[in-house]
Amino acid sequence: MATNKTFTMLKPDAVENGHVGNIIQMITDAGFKIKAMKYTRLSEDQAKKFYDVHAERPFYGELVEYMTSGPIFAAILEKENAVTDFRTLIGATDPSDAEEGTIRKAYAESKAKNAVHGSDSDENAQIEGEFHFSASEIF
Ligand code: IDP
Ligand code: MG
Repeated sequence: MATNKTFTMLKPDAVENGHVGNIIQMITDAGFKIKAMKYTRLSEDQAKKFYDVHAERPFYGELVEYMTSGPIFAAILEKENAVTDFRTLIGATDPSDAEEGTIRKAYAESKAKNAVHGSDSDENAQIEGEFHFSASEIF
């Protein structure tokens, strides 16, 4: 069943490059409500666990190193069709393939440092949201 929620992280490059305010504006302009948000930094263990599905990929080590390199904003977002609509809003993984008007087209540095995460299914949105937030932090 579709849950109308998704999970995002504004990644270390977006924070470092000062794009957080503009990205949050794009997210809320697109009709997403912020249900939870925190400024935090992933430990190596957390990043490894979060990206465990990519453990066998050649870029896994680089990905974990990058995602722990600085603070991130983690958030739970709500909207009808949240997962699909948010993937559309962020654009393709590689910003050189991302459509005009997407967050990654506007703000991603590279395929690795691509500004923002978006859950790829309702099931993962729930798992990822619970990974970062307790019930009392979700509004
Ligand atoms: P997604 O974030 O668009 O869902 P995934 O394939 O799930 O893309 O990859 C997770 C993250 O791993 C990407 O957002 C990006 O930061 C990083 N990544 C993916 N492919 C590559 C690559 O070929 N080289 C380096 N980093 C990559
Ligand atoms: Mg993915």
